[in-house]
This record gives sequence, C-alpha cells and structure tokens, in this order.
Amino acid sequence: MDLDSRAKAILTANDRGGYTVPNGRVYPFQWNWDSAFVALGFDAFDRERAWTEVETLFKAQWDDGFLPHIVFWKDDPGYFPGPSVWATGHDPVTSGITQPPVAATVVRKLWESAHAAGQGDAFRARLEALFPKLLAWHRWFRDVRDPDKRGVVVAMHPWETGRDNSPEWDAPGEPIDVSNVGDYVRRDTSHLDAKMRPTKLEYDRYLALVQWGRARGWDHAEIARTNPFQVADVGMSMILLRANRDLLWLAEELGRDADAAEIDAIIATAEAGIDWLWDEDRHCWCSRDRLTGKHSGFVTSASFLSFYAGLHDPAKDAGMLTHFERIGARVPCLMPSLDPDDPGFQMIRYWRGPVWAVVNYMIGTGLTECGYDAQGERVRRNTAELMEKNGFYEAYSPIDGTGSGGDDFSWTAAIWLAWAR
Ligand code: 9YW
Repeated sequence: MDLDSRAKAILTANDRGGYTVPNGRVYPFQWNWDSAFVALGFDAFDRERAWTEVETLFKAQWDDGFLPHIVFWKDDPGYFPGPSVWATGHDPVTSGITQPPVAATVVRKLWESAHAAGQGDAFRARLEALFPKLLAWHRWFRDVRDPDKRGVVVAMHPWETGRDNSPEWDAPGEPIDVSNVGDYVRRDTSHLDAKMRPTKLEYDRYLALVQWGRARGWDHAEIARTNPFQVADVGMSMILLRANRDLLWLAEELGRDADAAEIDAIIATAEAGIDWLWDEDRHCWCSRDRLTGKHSGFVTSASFLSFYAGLHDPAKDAGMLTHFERIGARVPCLMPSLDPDDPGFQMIRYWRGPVWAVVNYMIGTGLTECGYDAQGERVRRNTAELMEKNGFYEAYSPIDGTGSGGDDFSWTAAIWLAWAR
C-alpha cells in the first residue's frame, strides 16, 4: 500500500465515530491536541469528518471555557490514569488539565480549505458555532493561566504541555511531594518498552499533581494560586500566541469586531511580555519556572516555535537559527525534542530526544512563513523521510530514525497527509 493510503487507513481504523484515538492500544481516548492535528489529516480526504473531529472535542468543553486534555467518551482499562482517578465529575468524563491550544489554528486551516474548494457557504454555520467556543477557551488561558499578565501560559502539570517528561520540568518538579501518592499500576509500560517512557519518579509527580487538583475539586483558579508546579511553558505560550493570531483572523472573517478588539489586546499583551521566556545566557527561547523565576536553560524542539508564533526579532531569530544549524549538523533528522549536545539527550526516551511529527509541522511551517525556506524545507523533508523509512510511529530517533512509542499513530499519519508528503 502506498503511504497516502496507509495514512488514511490509520485514521479510519482509529476513528471511534466522531473522534479519533491517538493509538487504539496505548491511548484509547480522545486527546485534545491530537484531535486538532488529526482534523488536518482528515481534511485531505474527508472534509465533513475533519470538522466533526473538532466539534466532538468541543462537546467536552466546560462551562468556564476550559477544554480538557483527555475526553473519556468510553471507559477502557488500557490506560492509566483513567476517569475514576481524575474524578472531575464532569459529563462527559474528562481530565482536569488542558493541552496546547492548536485548535484555532487548525479551524482557520479547515475554513480556508473549505473556502478554496468553493464550500464556504456549506461550512460557515459550523465555523460560526465553533468560534465562540474557541474564544472561550482562549479567554480561559488569559484569565487562569497567565497570572502575571505576561501573555504566556503557565502550565500546572507536565501533561498539560504535551511534552510530558521534557527535562524542562525536572527542576520545577522537585518541590512536588510524592510521599502520599500511594500504590498504582502503570499501563504504559505494559504496552511499551520502559526505556522509552517516563521514570517512576516522573509518574509519581504526575499523579501527585492529579491528586492535588482533585483535592481542590478541579477549581482551576484555586489550583493556579496554590499548585506546587507552575511553569511558563515556551511551547504552549508560542502556540497560544499563534492561535490568537488565527482567531483574530477568523473574528475579522466573521465580522465580529468586538471580539477582534479583545483578541487584539490579548496578542498585544503577549507581544509585550513573552520576552520573559528568552534566556539571554543560552541565547534561546525556553520555559521558565514561575515560582523561582529560573529559566530551564534547555534547548528543546519547542524553542523553535517562535517563528510559528509570528515573533520577529533579528537578534533572537539569529540566535535560534544558530542553534538550528548546530543541531542540524549533529543529527540527520530534525528536530530532536532535546538538544543532542545536552548530556541528558536520549535517542528514544519520550521528550528527551525523539522527533515528533506534529512539532516538526509547526516548526517547519513557522520557518517557511518567516522566509527561512531552506530550514523549513529541511524540517519537512526530514519528517517525510522518517515516515517513508519507518512508517507512522508516535515519535522517531533523530539519529537513526527508529520508531518509538505506539505505531499506526493518528497524528503522525495526519501530518503526512496534511504537510509532509
Ligand atoms: C502519555 C497522545 C499523547 C500526546 C502527548 C504525549 C503522550 C500521553 O501521548 O502523552 O500518557 O504519555 O506526550 O503529547 O497528546 O498522543
């Protein structure tokens, strides 16, 4: 079977009727940012189904605008922690944390593609229905995830960042008390080699934070005030800035002037404040602990999302392009999730080395939009090569292309269809 057909077959097989699981065995529920990227893949062959993917995700939105990172439409024993551990009491049952807000950017793409195909009229009502939901989620970020009004996203859990066990969370995670976590049985390491997965200490911290939120009834404002882990994540911050630019574009498209002015103000706050994430010593964008003020000092794949965020600063761009060239000379396949010159770099352990196709899509798109065509094309080509050689894995080694995590992975197949091929 050719790669296009294989990618479509993966999305079709992982479709559970209105939503798509990232991988049937390892991740048997609907994940937030996975679904948004999956919609881009469906859009290459089934426009109707693409819109439904996003609409189903937003059916799980809470009244305050919060959009959960997992929706447990149907229970499944294959994943831990499941709905009873989160105990959010929401219907449908969801987790209590969010994930990187790529949805507005995806919805703009879906809309542009419908429009270009002459189907603008047919999809306009669906865009009009989604718009206020996207805006409500973005307001939620502004109101409960940016306490210092810097225009960044302060993550309350490593899982919230989507880059679960990045070393960026090691030092900020130290104050998390894991002494009362209790016994639990992980499911991930029964599906996958433990060498690929987070360590026991990391999992204890994840669970301690889930227990913290649950003990506070998932009151997001209270959690934001008291949580022992509060990190301004460079990835989410760049992604949200980009998403707000796309939401502004949509507001203008729909003639929603008051909303456009409000989104404009959110963008202005970010443009004025996001420099807080620039680490002058490392000459790099990186995450920063809100509680200690310390920069992580790690060059990660998320560092390269400043282009996608539409930031233009000649000195900072030059700094990032220098890192790009250095890393590009060290590994055949960009973009490793951690700098290969870092002593903690590992070829297959989650978010400490492997390449994720979705992050590459954002990095490559951003570089190309900013006029760095050769760099953007290198990222796209490397992404395609990984899939051509090894199929549609969750992630890949930047050194030899070995697949890691689950195979037949939805968002990887989607990125092939939407961009890499
Ligand atoms: C986990 C589904 C999710 C992604 C995350 C990724 C991983 C879940 O898989 O997290 O339990 O490890 O880190 O970004 O949404 O693909």
